[in-house]
Amino acid sequence: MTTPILWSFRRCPYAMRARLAIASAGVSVDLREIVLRDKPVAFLATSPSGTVPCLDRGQEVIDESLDIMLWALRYSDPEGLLTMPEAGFDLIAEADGPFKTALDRYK
Ligand SMILES: N[C@@H](CCC(=O)N[C@@H](CS)C(=O)NCC(=O)O)C(=O)O
Repeated sequence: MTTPILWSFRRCPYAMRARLAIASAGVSVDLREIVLRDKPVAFLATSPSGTVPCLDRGQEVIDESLDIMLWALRYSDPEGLLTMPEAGFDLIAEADGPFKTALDRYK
């Protein structure tokens, strides 16, 4: 298996949570830090949304931070981060959905 490429931006909170899950899982990735105002052509050719984080696994592209976290932690979860009641996943959905929308409107 070739090493997956993680397109990332240092200060992006979504990229941070993807990097944290990958680090917790102990998965090796080829980290490509980009600058959002000057996105590389290779990144734009990979990411359907043009947003970071984006994981290129060769045969598959994972373009959502939560999906990258789940991919990494389902591979290996030594800290038991996925071991939580269903309410934990509901809370993530609420934070990513209605809370984020309200936060954006407030800003
Ligand atoms: N739904 C995406 C959101 C990612 C996102 O919005 N990332 C921002 C940076 S924090 C981005 O790449 N924005 C594109 C841009 O600013 O051009 C995820 O969770 O992965």
